[in-house]
Order: sequence, then C-alpha cells, then structure tokens
Amino acid sequence: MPGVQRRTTAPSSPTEPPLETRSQPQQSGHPAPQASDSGRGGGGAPPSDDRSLHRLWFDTPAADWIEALPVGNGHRGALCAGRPGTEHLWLNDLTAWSGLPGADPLSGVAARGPAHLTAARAALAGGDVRRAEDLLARMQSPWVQAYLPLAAVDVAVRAAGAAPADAHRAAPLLVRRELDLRTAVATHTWTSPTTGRVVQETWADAAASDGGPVVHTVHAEHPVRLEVALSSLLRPTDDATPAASATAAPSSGTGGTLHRTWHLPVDVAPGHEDVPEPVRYDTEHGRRGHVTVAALDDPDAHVTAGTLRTSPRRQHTLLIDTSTTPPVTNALGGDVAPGRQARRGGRPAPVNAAGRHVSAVRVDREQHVRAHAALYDRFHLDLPSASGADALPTDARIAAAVDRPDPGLAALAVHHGRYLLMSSSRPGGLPATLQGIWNTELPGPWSSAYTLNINLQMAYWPAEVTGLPECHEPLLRFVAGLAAGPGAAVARDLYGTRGWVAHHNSDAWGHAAPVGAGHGDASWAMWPWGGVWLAQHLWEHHQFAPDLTFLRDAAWPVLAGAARFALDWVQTGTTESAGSAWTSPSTSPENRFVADDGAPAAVTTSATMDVALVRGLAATCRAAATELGLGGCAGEAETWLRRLEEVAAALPDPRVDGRGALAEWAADLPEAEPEHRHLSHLVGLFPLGTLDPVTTPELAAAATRSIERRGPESTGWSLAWRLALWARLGDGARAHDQVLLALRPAGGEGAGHRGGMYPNLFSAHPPYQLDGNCGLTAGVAEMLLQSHRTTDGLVRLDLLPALPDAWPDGSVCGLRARGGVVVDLAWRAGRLTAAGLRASAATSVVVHRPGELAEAAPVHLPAGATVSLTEGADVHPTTRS
Ligand code: FUC
Repeated sequence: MPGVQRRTTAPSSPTEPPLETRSQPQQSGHPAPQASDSGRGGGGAPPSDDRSLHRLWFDTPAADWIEALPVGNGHRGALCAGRPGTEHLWLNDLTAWSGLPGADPLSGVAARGPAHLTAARAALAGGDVRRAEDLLARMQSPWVQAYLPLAAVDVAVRAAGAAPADAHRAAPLLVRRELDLRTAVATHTWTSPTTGRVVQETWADAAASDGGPVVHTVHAEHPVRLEVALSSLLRPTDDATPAASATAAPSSGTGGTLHRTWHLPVDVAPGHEDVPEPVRYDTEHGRRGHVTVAALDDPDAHVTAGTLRTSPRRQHTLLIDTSTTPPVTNALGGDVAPGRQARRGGRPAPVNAAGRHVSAVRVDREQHVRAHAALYDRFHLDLPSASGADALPTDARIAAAVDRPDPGLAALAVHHGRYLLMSSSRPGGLPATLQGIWNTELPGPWSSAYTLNINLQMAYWPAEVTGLPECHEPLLRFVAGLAAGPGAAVARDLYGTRGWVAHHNSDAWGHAAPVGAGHGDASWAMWPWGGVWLAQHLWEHHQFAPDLTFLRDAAWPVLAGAARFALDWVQTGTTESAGSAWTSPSTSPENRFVADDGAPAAVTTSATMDVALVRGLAATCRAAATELGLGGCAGEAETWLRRLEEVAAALPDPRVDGRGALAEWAADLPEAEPEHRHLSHLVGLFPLGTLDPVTTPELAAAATRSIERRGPESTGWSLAWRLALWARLGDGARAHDQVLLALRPAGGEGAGHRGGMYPNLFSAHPPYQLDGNCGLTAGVAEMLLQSHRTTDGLVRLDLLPALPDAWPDGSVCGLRARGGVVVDLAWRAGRLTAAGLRASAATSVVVHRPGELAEAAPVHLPAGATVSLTEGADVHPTTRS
C-alpha cells in the first residue's frame, strides 16, 4: 500500500480528484492554531447544507427544560422555552452554589488520620472486607455542595393597544424556534392577530471576557409592551418562604430595572440522602444570588408589583444580569473564580447597580457573534445529512434517524457537544458542572456538581482535540487550586500522605474529601484517584500546544503533588497475595464483585484502574521532567521519579482473565454486575493510551472482550466512553454502533441505564448530563484522528483510524493533534483523499493512513505552513515561503 505522500503540484490521476498544495503562513496573534480549509472540497463529499449540521429547530414550544434551547457564556446561562406570548427562560449563574467559604476540608469526617487507614488496610489484609468497608465509611465527609437553579424569567409580550377582549381572541401561535450553533443565538418567532409577527432572541453575551449578561430582544410587527417577572426555587430575601416567592414583591426596582435577591442555601443534600432538612438556609451568614433585568433605552419602563413594565414599542432589549455575593472561594481561601467577582466588586448587576439608566450599556449582537465564532468556527465536521433532514424539527429528525441513515445528525451532535462545552466553560470561570451551566432543579441530579471518576474528565475530552483549549482553562485552574489547597490538606490530615488527593466528588469550594456521610457505598465513596487522573489534563493541554512555561509553572506542581500522593499511597514490601507493590484499599469505580459471604463488595487491592493511573502518571512525570530538563540529573525530582517508576513497575501487571477479557481486579473476582456501566479498567486504552493495539496487542484484544462482555447498552456517558474505546481499537463499525445508540431518542425500556438524546439534543444518562454530549464529540474525533502514539520519539498521526462504512464520504477541518498540529481531512468512498497538516512551530510527525501497517517516513511541518498530503505520488517538499 502506498504511503502518504506530499506534493507541490497537482498531477491528479483520473480516478483521484486534484489536490491543492498549500503553504500558508499562520496568522500571528491568533489565540490558537486555526485549521486551514484544505480538507473541505478537497475530494470529500459535496458539503452538506450547513443548517442541517449547525442548527436545532422546533415547531412547538418547549414544555419542559429538556426541550428548551441552551445559551451560555461560561458564566451565565439560560434555557429558552420559545413560548409564544410569554417567553420562559431558566437562568443560571456559574457561581450560584450552596455552601459557604472557609469550611474545614474534613468537616463532618468521623475518623481522620493515618491510623484509621492503617486499620482498614489491616482488616482487608486479614480478609475482613466488611470491617474494612465499615472503617473506611467513618472517614467519609457528608457530601459536596450543589450547583443551584438561580431563577427564571417570564417575558410576557402584550399588544400595546389590545383590550382584554382582544387579548383573549389573540391566541399566539409559534412559527418556529431555533438555535443556531454558529451564532449562539436562540430565536423564536410567533404571531398573533394583535401583535403581528414577533421575533424574540436570546443570547449570553460572549464578547465580554468576564462573562456578559444574558440579552433578550423582542421585535414585533406592531407596538408591544413587555411585562417581565422573576421567580426562583430559592428563598427570597424579602419573604419568609420559598413557596411565596412567585408572588412576593421584588427586592427593589429602580426606574426601568427589576432587581431580585435570593438567599443561597448554606447546605443542600444530594437527592439520594434522606435527611430532614435537605435544603438549609442561614439567612444571616449565607450567600446571596442576584438577578437584575433592565429595559435598555426605555426611560418609561418601571417596576410595579414585582413586574417590570416597558413602554409600547416595536423593539425591546432586556439585559439580564446575575451575580452572587460574597465570591466563591475554595476551602483554603484561594479564589476559584477570580476575574469576574473582582471586577464586579461583589455588587449585583453592574449594568445598573447604581440606579443609573442603562442606555449607556451597548448591546452588540455582532460582537457577540464574532466572539463566539472565533472559537466555534475553528472546527467543522461535514457528514452528509439525510435528504430533507433539516426540514424536520430536531426531535423528529432524531426519531427518523432510527430508521434511516443520517450521518449529518452525528455531525450536528459533534458540533453541539463543542457548543455546550463552550457555553459552560470559559476562562476565569468554574469548570462545567454535571449539567454544564444549566440546572433547573433543587437539588439537581447528583447535586449538579462534579463527579471525578469519569464525568468531569469526559466533559473536557473534546477541549483539546476539537480546538477549544481556552475552554479547558477553568478545569485546569480548578485542579491546580485543588492541588495547592484542599486536596493537599485532605491528603495530609485524612491519610497522612504528602501531595494531594481528590475523590469521587467535588464542588465549587474544592471539596476533596471522600463523600458518603458515613454510609456511602465504598464502590463510589472509596476512590482516592480523582487527582491523579485530573492531573493528566494539564499534561494533555501542554501536549496539544507545547508551552514550557505552562508545563513548568502550572502542570509540574500538580503532577509532582499527584506523584507524591501516589508514592505514599502505594504499599510496598512483600505479601504472598499482593506481590511487592499494591494499592490498598482499592475499588474499581463503581463496580462490585461477589465477596466470600455471597454479597456484593467493592474494596480489594490493586484494581486494574489504580495500576493504569499510577503507571500513566509515572510515564507523564518522566516525559514532563525530560522536557523541563529535570530528569536524568541527581536532583530531588529524579529521586522521586525513579522511585515512582520502580513502584509503578512493581504493581501487578494488567492481565487477561479466564474469559479472555482484561481483568478488572488483581484477583479473579466474580463480577456482581457484568454489564456495569463503568469501564474503569479500560482507562489505559482511553483516554490514557497506555494500552493500545499497536504497543500491547494482547491486552488490546482482551480489552475488546471486556467491552463485549459489558454488552451494548448503557447510560449516555458510558456509550460515549465505549465509542472512544472502539475508536482506539480501530473498530469503526462498533464505534459507529455506539454513535447510533447515543443518538437515538431518550427514554423507552429500562430508561435508567439507556442513553439517548432528549428532544433538545441534551444527552440522557438519563437524566441529562453534559458528559454524554462531550464524550460523543470526543469519541467521533477519535474515530477520525489519533495522536497518542509515538514512533521514534515523534508524534504519530493516525488518519481516519476508525472510519465506519456508514460514513463513506466526508471531511473534517480543525482537528488538533499532540505536538501542536492542526489536521484537515477529506475522504470519499471510504478512502482518504486529502489531508492538510499545520503546526505553529516547526515539527516532524509520522503519518499513518487508514489500514497502513508499515512505518511511514517522518513528515516535516515548517512553522505556520500547511502541508497537503495524498497517496500515490512522490514525496515533495511543500513549503512555500
Ligand atoms: C457516577 C456514575 C453515574 C452518574 C454519576 C453522576 O456516579 O456512576 O452513572 O453518572 O456519576
């Protein structure tokens, strides 16, 4: 098979479409490398109608939030119902969390200190798993705090001159509502005899770097008045009970401005905890949440009886601003959402906090769209949509795709996953929650917080590979804060180890202790590897855009701290059953085995995931140290690095069990739930890449068997993980099977563990979780390009490594690879027809085409130039200065 070739001229054969060879200097000053467009029209399928790949639309209003259209700028978010007559917006602010700053990181823990851990280890070593579980439960904190639903806005549009009788006659009718992912503007259009045609738009201003307000505009054929009211599930500051909030008077209203303030609870228990007071307020010491709605350029707007009333006009603009006070700071006092709080000086609503009229505020839709597009347009996947797909409302299109191929729906979902991450995670903010920036429930599912044994990581899987490294920033900064603050305190005070630790859950305050309230099942509560896994995200960020300053100042302290924890956690010596190194206690989240007493148990030693994480960390620390010039010398880093490598190597090797699958635990333990949704033991295959069909073929074959044994069905995020795993195994057909399952309509039989898509393309666990959407995006990216392998120290690019037969034609632009390379690809009839590679700094990579077994020659990428590759031609340098 011919290798991938480069060429400067375009001597196309009759069977091969001509290829343009380019050498484009990169634009300076751009925040991230931009994809060239060499993949589009470069021999792939004719491009699909963009609307079918970038737009959600409906012909009925949203009855519930899983039908509503999301907008967000990483600081504020809204779900837009698109209701004619009275629009309903569910409002969120990323800093609206329950809890208080300054809490003890081990608050509520009954037993702290290494002696308790030693006792649990001894019980386990003595074969008493039940006693070990009981002892460990005493080391649990209660729970993490909850991300809150802040408020809802209702915008009633009334015909200016309509008498009540007219209003009755004038039933408003929705024409359509839609979300254009390219503009991040949600629109709904409706008509009524008295108002004529009305178009309402909502966007979360993306232009302000610290997160602008939510903007809502109304354009009506005839003059209309707006009546705007706010409500919340939270306790109002001006009323005794939350139930009364809907009718309570607003906190204040100044001219054309409606202000309301609610108490934020100081404690919210997760839904699975049965406690007498699940939502607890302290109205004296608790934090507060604020919403301000201002009618722009409307001097006659006024507030009466808790309602903002505008003058009659054909055009209205409402600025909806949110904030919380005092700021969110983590448990040790570090500010985990700096930027915006400081700039706002802790005051609600800068647009009109002083009671000024808000006409000074500029609302620039174009600027918002440009700011959004600067990120969104970096990536484009073109797969053909089914004929007429865009003529179907999105929910009908999802349903139709069950019976007819619609590859374009997968492309739409891939774009949508990026859109949701962009909306939920922007520099200076907090990481995206389990539901992104949107949550309408109190408490939300699993407190709508952070789950670290897969979900938070998965939400960020697409960040680097699909060109959103800025959106990774909140997570990376959060992890660094955990490592320097609460994670280090918990490691020291709970376990007596160095370094830092995080467990199953966290929250805006940087919760790092195990949760479970003294009775949490060890299968999820006893897992101290959240930090070690998350530390890899900082390394990945550097890998995709090499930056030694970031590596030295931000990533290295986090990695070194994770390494110190791992070194102290891993037990060494010699035991007959565990060998010379082992982890104890150990669980494989969140699976359980059948213990000797016949009941399910979770705690054992050296689960496969522990070993994969420690070995992955050792490899990463070595690579980072080498780049930083810290390895190989007689320094402090080299001492602990060598020890970490020894310890990692001494842990039990991953092994194939009696069924030919990758063993999940060190011992052969009967699985309590063979089809469990978690795939923890496969973390080496994806995302870590330490287990691979090329480097460890036998283990990869065993991993195949493991996925098969889990069965095809699972939750939304689990389907996405399977998709990425099949992609790494190079099995496009089975990866595509998972895509189809992830894209089917949510609900149906066994809905609790059956993923799919809600009408608004939110991924269903069920319930909705952001991870399912983002995991799908990342998994599809992994089908098209992989860069986790190296050849002779060079990054190896595998082009179209898992392209399914179901997607014979297509193209993708703006995929990012490790080494700082941006890749565009086009394919036709299942064959790669064009590839464009570009790196901002000169580098060399090894390129593998689909199905290619032999090692290919390195391809040099000059700085800022696009190198076009195709097959069959001689190799020519392509640089054009
Ligand atoms: C883990 C998973 C659940 C769910 C929750 C948020 O506990 O096992 O399926 O996704 O996180």
